[in-house]
Amino acid sequence: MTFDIVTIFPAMIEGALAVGVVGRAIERGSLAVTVHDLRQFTSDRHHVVDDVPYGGGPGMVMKPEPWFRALDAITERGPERPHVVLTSPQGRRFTQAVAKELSVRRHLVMLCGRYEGIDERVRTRVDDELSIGDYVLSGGELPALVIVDAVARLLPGVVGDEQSVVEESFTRGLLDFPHYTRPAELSGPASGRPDGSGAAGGGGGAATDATLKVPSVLLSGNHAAIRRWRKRQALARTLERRPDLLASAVLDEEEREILRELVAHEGTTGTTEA
Ligand code: 9D3
Repeated sequence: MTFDIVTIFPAMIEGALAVGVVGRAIERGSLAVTVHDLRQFTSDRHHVVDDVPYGGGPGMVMKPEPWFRALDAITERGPERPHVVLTSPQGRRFTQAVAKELSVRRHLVMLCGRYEGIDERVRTRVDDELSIGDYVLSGGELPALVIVDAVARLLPGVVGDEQSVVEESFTRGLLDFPHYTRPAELSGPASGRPDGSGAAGGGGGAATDATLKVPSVLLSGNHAAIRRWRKRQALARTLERRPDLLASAVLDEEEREILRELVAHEGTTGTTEA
């Protein structure tokens, strides 16, 4: 898969893509990313990319011509018309389902806006407009990185363990269960909190113990019990923190039964503690 990213801050993109799962995918050739400096597609001596808004008002608007030239240059290089994505606060929400949609494309072009926005006429060349959430960022570079990262990990061979991609929480529609590694006991309280309580609630921790212990079921070697405990933890956390996810989660019979128990318990105690 090929990405072309157009931005006035190439350095912001390049550093982030050089490391981790995405960096390795690029090294191995599963992924190709070219970052284009929008200023290289200007024709004036000062490489100006913004101008005052018609109709007046505060802030600046990104001039259209550099975007058209950049898109022409990128499009001319390949045989097929690429899928052009504009990152913008007005876009549809980027989700795991959208990442999956984009992951079947051969060639994606990401346009990163800055200032108050981009001249509306650039949208005549845009296939998809995406926002990563309802908060105000200073530009489209971080959203573009978010999108590249989420899409890249869906490409075959990019994430080492295929199974971990399949079982990932948002693929199944549940939050993850708690994870532990050695040692089995930590001398506590390690939270740094005056009362020694653990971090956010919703399952897992022995909050008031002086020692922080890994749940004994995980040390039991009873794989059926471990699987069931993890399902219960994932369901309890989802019910507690993101009940909205349960409406579209894909649950097996055992999970539906555990969820019924949790909901019944929640109804009688007012908690979702597993
Ligand atoms: C004053 C109105 N604002 C629009 C909601 C102005 C504005 C805010 C932020 C204009 C551009 C930006 C820059 N943000 C993005 O380009 C952006 C973004 C974001 O801010 N949040 C979540 N997703 C995205 S995708 C691109």
